[in-house]
Amino acid sequence: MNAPLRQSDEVRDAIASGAPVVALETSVVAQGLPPPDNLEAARRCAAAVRRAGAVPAAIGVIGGEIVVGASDAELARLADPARRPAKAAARDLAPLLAAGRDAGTTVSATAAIAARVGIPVFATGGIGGVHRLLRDEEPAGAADVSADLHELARAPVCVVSAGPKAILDLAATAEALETLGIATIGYRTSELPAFYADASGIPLEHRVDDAAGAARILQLHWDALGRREGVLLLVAPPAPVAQEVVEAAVLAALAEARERGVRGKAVTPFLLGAVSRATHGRARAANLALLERNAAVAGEVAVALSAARRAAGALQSRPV
Ligand code: PSU
Ligand code: MN
Repeated sequence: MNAPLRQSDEVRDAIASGAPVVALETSVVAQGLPPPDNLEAARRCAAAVRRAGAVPAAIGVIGGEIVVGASDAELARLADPARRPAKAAARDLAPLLAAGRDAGTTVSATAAIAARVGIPVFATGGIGGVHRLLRDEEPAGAADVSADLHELARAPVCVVSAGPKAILDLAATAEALETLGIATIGYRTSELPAFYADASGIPLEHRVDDAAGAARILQLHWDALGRREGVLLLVAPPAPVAQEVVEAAVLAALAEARERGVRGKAVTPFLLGAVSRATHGRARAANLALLERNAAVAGEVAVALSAARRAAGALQSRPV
């Protein structure tokens, strides 16, 4: 049985010929940002990927069908809160397809689909991770840990992001990434970026300074060593907000979330919205800028990886 999955002609042709493609998520459109920023961000990301010489492939669920290479009209449909699109993690895909729903795909769902159709590079804003506890708060059974982490451990995709979202416990998230075997590489940085902020105090052991360096690591990781885990490429946000400002806003947002009993999937969108309001739009501006920057870097990495794999293929098939 084939999954209900439709690829745009442009994306299908690019994948088939080994041309560079960048997957883009749509939970940021459907849940992460309010209109009109959400559609604007999607358009700016796609344009940044094209400027780098790669084909953008926005992934989402439209009317019970997975779309790889969503059109502007399909993105506008996901960007309309009145249509109540679902938030799809990887585990939600099958039930949402069966129900004929629309959904924005999170990092976990987008990485799973990108791996399935053969797109090795994917850009997002920030990844999910281990959520924080408030001071003196007892962990309620298992901690709230984003499905993004476990999916990245099994999807051979390079996710370009500005780090785990600042609403999270960054130290615990860094430990979880290590445990799960997800490689973390700084792109022109030796410190884990913290989404809105460029500093986290958590050092990164590995860094690259250009797209060719990133592509070389991807080739070694997947093609030479045969590893199947994802790789996180971490890019500092180009218009960061001061860490103290972010921290104060996050703590207030967390307290408000607890007070209102916000749970499950609603936690991340609630916290992002509250931080954006508390910083008077500074976090919002940082979010838009980092999304575009990550898409540009992902485009460059996709171009470099496509060229490096072509060269390696040509080398292998050369007669001795
Ligand atoms: N990056 C953003 N805004 C977002 C997200 C990422 O700039 O809204 C989304 C991603 O889709 C990510 C999701 O996978 O938030 C994580 O949600 P949760 O913590 O519920 O797993
Ligand atoms: Mn969660």
